[in-house]
Amino acid sequence: MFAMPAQRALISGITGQDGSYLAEFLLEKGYEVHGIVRRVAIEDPEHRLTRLDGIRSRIKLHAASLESYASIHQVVARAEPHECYHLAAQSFVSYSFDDEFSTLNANINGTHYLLAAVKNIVPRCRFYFAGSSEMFGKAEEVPQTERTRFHPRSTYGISKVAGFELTRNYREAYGMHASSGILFNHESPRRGYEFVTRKITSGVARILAGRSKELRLGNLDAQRDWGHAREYVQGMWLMLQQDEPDDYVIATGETHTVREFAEKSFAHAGLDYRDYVVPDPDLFRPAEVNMLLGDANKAKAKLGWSHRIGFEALVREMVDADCRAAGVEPRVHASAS
Ligand code: NDP
Ligand code: GDR
Repeated sequence: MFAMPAQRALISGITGQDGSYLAEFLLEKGYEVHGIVRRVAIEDPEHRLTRLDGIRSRIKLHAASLESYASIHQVVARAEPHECYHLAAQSFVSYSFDDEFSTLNANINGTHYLLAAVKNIVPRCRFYFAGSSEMFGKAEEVPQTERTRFHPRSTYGISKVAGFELTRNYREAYGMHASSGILFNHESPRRGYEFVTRKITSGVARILAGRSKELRLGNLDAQRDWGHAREYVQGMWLMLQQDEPDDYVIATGETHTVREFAEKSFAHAGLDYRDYVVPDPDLFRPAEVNMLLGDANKAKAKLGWSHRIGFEALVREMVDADCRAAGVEPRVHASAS
């Protein structure tokens, strides 16, 4: 009896929130997992590879730059993947207003280079592009579906529309199995500290630990459809298991304000957010996306995907994790108040 050779997956952005969950998920499925990382990450693993701590010895990391076609080409040629998940991006919307040019360069060219390398070296490899609800931006309809027109409000959103169109064009022009997920916000204890959910939950932990007295936030009225990253990466994988490539919305179908996220997070720790949250006009964006709400019915019907972790469970998991890391116990405070 011969064992089936393992399927090989290549993940760009493997050091990020989604990359780390996806790598774990694919390892569990028996994949050989390869990841693209920046050279500095390999040179400074204690700081830059922390999300991969539990699986470092089981994955193969390749240094490459999203700005260099030659380096991307070399990695694809080495890994020869059956599936490629392109997650690497300058992903912080707010920063894209400060540095429009590098956001557009990294996100558009990086996607183009990886698509071109896959087409040239392993044309039968299945390709996933990390599209975003930010493509809807000033959305024309509620909820947003795969048919809702795009109206991005930042260079980040524009870069994702360009990546989405490049992916569709490679599918149509070269017959590649290339799909885009239109993922709405998804969070976890591994979320970057700059995003509002993690900023709030880590802020709660710092306040409980006595290391901070306030939390400065921008637009508290913005509404987002927040799910859990661990579940969303399963949607990516399911897209690549379909006979035909296609584009899918992945969302919970529930929307909440930033204020509600703050209220629930502080309340879980026994605190009233109004005593700590300080509105800061400097944190407002030049152009805001006021409201996002996704309709994931296509993913449910065709992929069998739907979310299970709800808003309150997500908030609790994130607050608990940040409190544990800060050495404080939220429930003690909650019951004492
Ligand atoms: P993260 O910000 O956590 O991770 C981004 C990854 O991209 C990191 O591995 C980072 O590497 C890498 N990266 C960024 N810039 C470069 C660059 N110039 N060269 C090489 N690598 C780079 O993002 P998420 O995991 O949350 O998101 C994954 C993808 O999904 C992104 O494309 C994001 O835009 C998209 N997305 C995310 C959503 C969400 O709610 N999380 C929703 C919809 C789409 P390093 O660690 O070295 O910085
Ligand atoms: P977003 O996430 O822009 O939706 O992009 P973020 O958490 O940064 O902002 C969500 C909303 O919260 C408001 N907000 C603040 N945001 C931050 N970061 N910091 C604050 O202090 C603050 N106060 C209020 C924002 O104005 C916004 O309305 C995320 C990223 O993961 C993208 O890569 C991804 O494509 C989209 O989600 C879907």
